[in-house]
Amino acid sequence: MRKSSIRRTCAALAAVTSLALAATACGGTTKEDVKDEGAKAATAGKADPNAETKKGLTVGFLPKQVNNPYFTVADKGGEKALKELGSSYKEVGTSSGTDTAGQVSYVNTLTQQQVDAIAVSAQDPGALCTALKQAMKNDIKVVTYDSDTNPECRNAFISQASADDIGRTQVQQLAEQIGNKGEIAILSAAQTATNQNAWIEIMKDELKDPKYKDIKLVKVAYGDDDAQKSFQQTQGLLQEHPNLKGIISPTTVGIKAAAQYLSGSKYKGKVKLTGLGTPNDMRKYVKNGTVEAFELWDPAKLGELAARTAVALASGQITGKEGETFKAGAMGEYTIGKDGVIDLGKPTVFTADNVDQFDF
Ligand code: RAM
Repeated sequence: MRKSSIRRTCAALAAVTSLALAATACGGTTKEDVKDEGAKAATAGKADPNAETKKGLTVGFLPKQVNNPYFTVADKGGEKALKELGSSYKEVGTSSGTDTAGQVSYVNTLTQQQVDAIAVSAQDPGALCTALKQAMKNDIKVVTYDSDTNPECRNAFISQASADDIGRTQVQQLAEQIGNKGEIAILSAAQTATNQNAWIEIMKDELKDPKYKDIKLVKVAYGDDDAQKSFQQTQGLLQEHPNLKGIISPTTVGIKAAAQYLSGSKYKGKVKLTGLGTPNDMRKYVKNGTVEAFELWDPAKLGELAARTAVALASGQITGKEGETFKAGAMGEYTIGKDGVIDLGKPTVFTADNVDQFDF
């Protein structure tokens, strides 16, 4: 059994049995214990930025949805980074973006398997809390990436960009395309998704600016990150609101499905569409005139940063407190912000001019 696993088993043992018995079963000092100084400091609430980066760890990735191309790219980034760091990667998850019970049971399984860290994208902010707290009690470090849970239910959140940057720019792009006038709608993912809901709140706030006084948000529809449902929701939006001038879809599954619908309809090029998409999904719709501009960050970098943060936490280099810094390999140094949030950077805007320069 790996030392870190022993430590967790001992913690679990101490929780269910008398402390003396656990101490006897787990006693003794080894070289590994000395190396573990950093991790111990972290458990005690102190980070040791000079602690050695541990090898041989296992980090379990639990995306919002497996077989969503966005998460395939993100998690591959995590896998690559873990390989470089001498640790192991595993991925588990549900194929539906609205299976919160499934996500909870995967967290419990990873805890039972005594992984060293979990990187999870939450389908629902609160639903995973109890399970994640249980994992942390068992000395498993928890990092959320892409979509957060509540701050007390994880050690750190790797945010793709600030919610402000993502939410406001999408409104600005669409407003420009429709000449600051007309009805607009949002096609989101799951109704509970922490990330999309945070961005939608910012979009609504941006729309309060008097310069958008002639723009009316008529509906927020939910396609659940399901291609067929998102396609049908787009069709429904146009039927219900024949004067619709534009749609924002802040989900890679949603924007692709909406583009597919618009591109085969009389609305192509007339009803504007923007949001968050991958260049590979959206290239053909930019080229055929359905979409002028959309944005995203590099999902592989998001997954890589999640993996590197998980390893830094498990190595005791950081604890997740505001102001702590750590080195994320070639990605450079990152500083932990308020509430344990680490921002990856700024999103990139893709148009016909640059879309061919990206391959993800
Ligand atoms: C979808 C998911 C994910 C989101 C991206 C933009 O793949 O909803 O959570 O970050 O879109």
